[in-house]
Amino acid sequence: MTMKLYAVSDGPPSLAVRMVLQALNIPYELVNVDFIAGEHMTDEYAKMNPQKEIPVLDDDGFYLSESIAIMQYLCDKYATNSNLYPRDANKRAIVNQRLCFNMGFYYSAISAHSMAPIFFDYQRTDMTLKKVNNALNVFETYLRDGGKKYAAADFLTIADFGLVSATLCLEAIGFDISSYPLVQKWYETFKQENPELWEIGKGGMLEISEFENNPPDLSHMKHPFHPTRKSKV
Ligand SMILES: N[C@@H](CCC(=O)N[C@@H](CS)C(=O)NCC(=O)O)C(=O)O
Repeated sequence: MTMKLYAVSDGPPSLAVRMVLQALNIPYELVNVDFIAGEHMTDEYAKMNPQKEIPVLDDDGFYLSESIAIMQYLCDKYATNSNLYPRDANKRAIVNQRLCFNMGFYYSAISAHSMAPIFFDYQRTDMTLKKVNNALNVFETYLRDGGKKYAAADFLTIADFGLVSATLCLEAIGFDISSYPLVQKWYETFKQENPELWEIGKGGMLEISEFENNPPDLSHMKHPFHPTRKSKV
């Protein structure tokens, strides 16, 4: 059966997984989940992912959530020789480190400053801004100390997919990253050298940008984490 990916068209974790599928040439069916309509909040969806988050991979009845786990699974199962997720323990460890850094530190800071204000009506504050600058500064340090062309190696890895998908949120809200020249260089290199992968990222970036300029109507959003929502999860 064709693999299915439940994804949200402007969701960075979804975009990262789509980049892996594209890079590995894996045929799959893209199932678009409407986030604002809350299509992921149903009991049916929760059977695939109790966290009610997007993306979810359905590989012939094997359901997997968490974008990092999905990217690792796809490489482990379908591309054991691919450099995207190197087998050498040390190289792989750096890729894993960058993936964790992105999820726990970099994207989490960027998401709170860029996505949460658009999709949950949270405020952009001095603190969210400070955290973004801190995250960029750390990434700049990793790139400087690592001395590599890409985030974890001189070649593209799945770590770049997560980090690019996070960075594009900043581009979408017009955040200038030029004070972080190595981050900017890495981001531009990714775009120039991987146009077919950037095509995926660009689609999400433009959508977020559109929402940034024309905020979505959240009044009907039945989301437990929306700040105006009183009900319990
Ligand atoms: N750690 C998860 C995060 C996924 C995530 O945050 N997805 C967002 C969409 S971009 C989501 O589904 N949020 C659910 C919600 O806020 O209702 C992953 O990497 O897959």
